[in-house]
Amino acid sequence: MVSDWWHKDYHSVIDEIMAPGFRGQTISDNNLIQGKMMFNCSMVARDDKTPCHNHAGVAKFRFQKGKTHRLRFINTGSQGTERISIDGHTMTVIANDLTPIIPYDTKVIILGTGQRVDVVVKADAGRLDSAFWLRATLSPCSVAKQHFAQAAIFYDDADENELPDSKAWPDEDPNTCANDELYLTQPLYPIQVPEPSFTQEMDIGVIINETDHFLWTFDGESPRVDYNHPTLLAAKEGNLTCFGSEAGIYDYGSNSSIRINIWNPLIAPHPMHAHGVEMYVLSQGPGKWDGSTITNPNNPLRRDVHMVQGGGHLVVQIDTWNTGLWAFHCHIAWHAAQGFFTQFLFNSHEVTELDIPDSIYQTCREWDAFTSRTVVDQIDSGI
Ligand SMILES: [Cu+2]
Repeated sequence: MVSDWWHKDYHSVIDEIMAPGFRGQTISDNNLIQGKMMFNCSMVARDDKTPCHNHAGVAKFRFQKGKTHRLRFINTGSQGTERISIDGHTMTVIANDLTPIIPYDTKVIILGTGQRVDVVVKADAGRLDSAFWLRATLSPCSVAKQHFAQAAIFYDDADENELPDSKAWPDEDPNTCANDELYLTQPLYPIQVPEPSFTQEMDIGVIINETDHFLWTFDGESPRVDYNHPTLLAAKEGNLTCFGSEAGIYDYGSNSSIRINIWNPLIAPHPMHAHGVEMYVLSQGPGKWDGSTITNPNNPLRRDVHMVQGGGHLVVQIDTWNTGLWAFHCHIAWHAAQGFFTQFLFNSHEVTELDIPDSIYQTCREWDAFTSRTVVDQIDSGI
């Protein structure tokens, strides 16, 4: 697990960013591998009462010399894009978001929030008593107080009490937070992208609303959910007309495959995440999409989180086989809180036939009863 880290708890950060007049960004305090990283206590903010210990320690892993090891990385952070490497070792990428891919070698993995990558790496870079740093670095396109995380990898006979002194690979970070070039990443099991039955244009934007709140918009809306009015249950009753555009629902009827052209005219990059489905990733890069170029159309990358860079585009496509209502959103926690999400409804005529477990209805009844006695302070979009 690699993760940016805030000393404040989640709700305190949300309180900060959802305050009227807030215009900035929330800045992480540290960067962690497997939940650990040192922190220089002289950097603790004056109003930060978190107990702080210098030399808190790093995560430690053991490699057997000569053996090939599989590492499964996940970016469990809230905001930052990580660049991951192991000193002296080349990694072979074998899966993106659980989709096996044709293996390729790299020295640096780029991992946006919520993304997962599987690699294999051979322990052949030193002696039986060698030790190396595993590094995760928050790219400068992600604001952070402390960008660097390190964990120690010890070969068989290495002394765990002595930290590695290995040197990092030279890393020329283009500072775009973009994922690897799409021509590098082809699934092991090929699927040709079908002709879309519908193409959706989705522009990213920001607004300051009437209450002086900074919000993200997606296709011109900044949706929020109503905790007492779940959209899936409404869709099952065939009654979505009661929701206004602020619910961000896109009813694609019986369309079989939706192409989504995301244009990001602003400087911030975003990890775009689809629930319930995988996305064909057809095109990414600076500027607007030319409307036709697809990378590997006979076998495009498929995954469920992919970065759109600042001033750039991301074109994805979703086959709608998984009937239901699925969130499609930015995976940066604060951006989702500020309204950067939509809900895709696939096969609405079949949703009415969905079998929704009694336990879900029971939860809704209990929630309704609770909220009839208690005013819930919904301080953000609610997702
Ligand atoms: Cu975002």
